[in-house]
Formats: sequence, structure tokens, C-alpha cells
Amino acid sequence: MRVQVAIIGSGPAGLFLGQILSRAGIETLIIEQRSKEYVLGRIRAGVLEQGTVDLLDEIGAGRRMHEQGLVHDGIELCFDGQRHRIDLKTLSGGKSVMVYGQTEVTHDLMDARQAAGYASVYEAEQVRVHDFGTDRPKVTYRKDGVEHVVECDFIAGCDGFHGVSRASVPASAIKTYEKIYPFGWLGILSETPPVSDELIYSNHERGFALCSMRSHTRSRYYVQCSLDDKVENWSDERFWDELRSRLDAKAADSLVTGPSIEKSIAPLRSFVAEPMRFGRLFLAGDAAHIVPPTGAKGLNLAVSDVRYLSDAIIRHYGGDQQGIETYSERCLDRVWKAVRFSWWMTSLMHKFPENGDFGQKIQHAELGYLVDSQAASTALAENYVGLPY
Ligand code: RFL
Ligand code: PHB
Repeated sequence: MRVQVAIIGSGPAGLFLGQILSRAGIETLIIEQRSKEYVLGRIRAGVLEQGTVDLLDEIGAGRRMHEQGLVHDGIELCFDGQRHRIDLKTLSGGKSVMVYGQTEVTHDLMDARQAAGYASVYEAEQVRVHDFGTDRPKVTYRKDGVEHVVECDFIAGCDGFHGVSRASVPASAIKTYEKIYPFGWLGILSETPPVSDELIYSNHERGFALCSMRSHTRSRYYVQCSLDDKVENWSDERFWDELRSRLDAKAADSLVTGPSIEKSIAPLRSFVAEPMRFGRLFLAGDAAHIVPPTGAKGLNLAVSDVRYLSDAIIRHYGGDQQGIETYSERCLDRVWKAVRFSWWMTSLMHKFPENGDFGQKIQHAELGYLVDSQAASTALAENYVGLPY
């Protein structure tokens, strides 16, 4: 078969791209190795920047988000047993974030794609990308024992950190930058009301903790854990006790606990691959870069890549190659700023025993400066709500 753009991966990057291009009259095929149910079962991001909210609206998939999502005008930083509010809205000149789960975004985009009748293949095996250094790239995959060949003009590698797209680029053509953090996040989801109206990021001597939510009745909580820790080591009770110990007294007292409905450990990593275009293969989202979740940037960065990529491809079909030529450069400028912010938030909020007493004093001084200085709080706010495109 032939399509204009073959999209590998049905995560947020692939689904947003598919929707924008298909609506612009460009033929796309999404090829995903997992089942729809598996993709929807992954619990991930929860915070959408205004630009992500706007894009979901622009492609006609924002209705449920506006009904069910929670607009947040601030976040709280907790340290020394006290909470300090960062007024995102006032400090950023009127911007907010939307708390709405990645699972729901994915759900809404899958529904919109299906309703419009655009093509997707799930449970594709042995997905491979070929000939992207030529004008006639191809994607091959197997489905139900049958081999399929998709000829296309462009391949969009939206297949996440472990995908096949980046792995298919010769090592000599790509440079990668990586930082692995010496801890992970243990996260749980529970059908309990959130402990507070806003997210709480807590720096505590026992380690970092984050109180987030999916709705007024569903909470998402995380605690910093060691890299070799196992979910099996964490009963619900142990998790709640640990979380409570890392919060201020008021939050600890009002925390409502209950059985977890999901529990998982994620390692923390910063990673960037450069460039993000190899001939007619483009990388977008986690396929090209990973940030630790502390700054809530991963999904939002995938969306900003897709804005640039869809613009480039639409312009290409209008006879203008400029967007294609500058895709990588435009993305990476914003990517590195988000990588920096996520690294900074991670360094500020977590426990790093290897940094010693000096490191701890510096971290503490920085937290104090951050909440006392309008200039410092403003820098946090403008990055958290999302830098301009
Ligand atoms: P995804 O979502 O990983 O989707 C890639 C898709 O590609 C498929 N795939 C393949 N398909 C075909 N052939 C192959 N060979 C393939 N290999 C893989 C996969 O099955 C998958 O369906 O990447 P995408 O679309 O770039 O989206 C990125 C986001 O998922 C990610 O950045 C965020 O979840 C990160 N993140 C957060 N981001 C935010 O913006 N705000 C947050 O609050 C936030 N919180 C988080 C997070 C990530 C977390 N974890 C689990 C690391 C919290 C956590 C705990
Ligand atoms: C989440 O709700 O899953 C979440 C929120 C904020 C973050 C990371 C994760 O920084």
C-alpha cells in the first residue's frame, strides 16, 4: 500500500500528528506494535500546558478535556514542613495548566481518529523502517502472519524511547546526550479524593514526594525510591505511610488512603538525540528525547515537536521545503530548554545523598530563594506553564 506519511507509534505524538495531518487532507497510517487496550492501560502524564490544550481544541478533540479536566492556577512546594504556593497564573501573565490524564488524551484522540475513519494498525509485529535516505522510504510490518509493505513520502518515528525508528539510524549519524538519575519514582493511582486542590511537590529528608490527581475522586501520588526497588516491596500501607511522612502536618493529617488501582516504578532519565531528522525519517516525542517527570514536560514536548512536524509536512505539500529543513533545529531549541528545566526541578526537589551536607545546604538555600524571590518564582512559573513556541 501507499500513504503520504507513515506514523510509527500510537502514543500522544503519533495520534496528535495523525489527527493534524489527516484533517489537512494528508493521508496517514498509524502503525502500532501494541493493542489499543495496552496503550490505554499505561498510566503516565497528568499535566497539560496551555499549548497542548489549545492543540487538542484545534483538532476538535477537546470536549471531554474541558468537561472533566481541572484547570490549575498554582502549585505548592513543600519543604521544612511548610507549603509555599507558586501562583503560576499571576507570575506567568495569565497562564494555567490543565490536569487531565495522558490516558484520557490518548482515548480522545483514538476516538476522534476512528470516528473520522483514518487508518491505524494495532498489534503490528516486526515493524521496520527502510530507505529513509532516499525519496522512497518504506515501512514493513507483519500482522496476523502476513507481511505488509507501506510505501510513503515520509516516516514519522513517534515510537517512544524504546522504538525502532531511532534505533534504525546509523550510529555515525546521531549524537546522544544522557543523564541517568540515581533513583526512581514509585507511583500509585487510587480512587481517593486528592489531598489538596493543587499539586504538592515535596522536598523531604526521606526523599521527594508528589501529590497529583486525575479528578476530584482519583489521586496520583509518587515517592522517590531507590533504583533497585521493586513494586512487590511496597504494600499499599507502606506506600501511604511513606508518603505521609514526607508531607507537611496538615496534608499528612488530611490524606485519604485506599487501595491502589495501579502501582509502578519508573526510572528517571534525561536524554536527547540530535538531530531529529534523517532524510525522510523524523523523530518526535520520546523517540528523540526523555525528561524526568518532575517538570511535567514529556507529553508537552511530544506535542510541541508535532506542531513543528505537522507544519513542516503541510508546507512541503504546498511546495515549501523550509519547514522540513529546519525541523530539527526548531524542535531542539525548545527541547533543550525543557530538558534544562526538568533537570533543575529534579535537582531541586530530590534527595541526593552523594552530594553531601554541602549539597543539601545549597538545595535548601535555593528553595528558600525560590519562594521568597518573585524573580525566581517567575522563572519557575513561566517554564512550568510552558515556554512559547
Ligand atoms: P509514547 O507514549 O511512549 O508512545 C510511543 C508508542 O510507540 C509504540 N511503539 C512502537 N510501535 C510500532 N513499532 C515499534 N517498534 C514500536 N515501539 C514502540 C509504543 O507502544 C507506544 O504506544 O511516546 P510519545 O507519543 O512520544 O509520548 C511521550 C509521553 O508518553 C511521555 O513523554 C510522558 O508520559 C512523560 N510524562 C509526563 N509528561 C508530561 O508532559 N506531563 C506529566 O505530568 C508527565 N508525567 C510522564 C509522567 C512519564 C512518566 N513515566 C512513566 C516515565 C509521569 C511518569 C511517571
Ligand atoms: C502526574 O499527575 O502523573 C504528574 C504530575 C506532575 C508531574 C509528574 C506527574 O510533574
